[in-house]
Amino acid sequence: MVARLTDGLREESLAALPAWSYEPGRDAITRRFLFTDFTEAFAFMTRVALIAEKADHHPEWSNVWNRVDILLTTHDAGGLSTRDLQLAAAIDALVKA
Ligand code: HBI
Repeated sequence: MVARLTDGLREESLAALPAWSYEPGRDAITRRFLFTDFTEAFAFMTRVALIAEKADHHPEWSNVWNRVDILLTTHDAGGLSTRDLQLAAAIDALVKA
């Protein structure tokens, strides 16, 4: 059973994920991704889906044409956990320039 991050640990951990925004209302982190077109956006979503399935940790996300909005939180922990941090880092690695 993964535990929800304490406030201090969360702040410290999010400093390493500067592209993500903290959503206090959900105790979650979010990031917006913009791609050239739908095909690029969906290819990205496919890669994230495979990573998520392998991690058994899944995003809440939406896609509008070339835009993908991702929210990460851990339902089992009732908020942000290390699983979200790990998935966010893996997703960032997909789009690193
Ligand atoms: N994904 N974001 C998120 N949060 C969870 O608690 C979670 C998940 N994917 C699968 C999963 N839990 C399983 O371990 C079962 O708890 C459903």
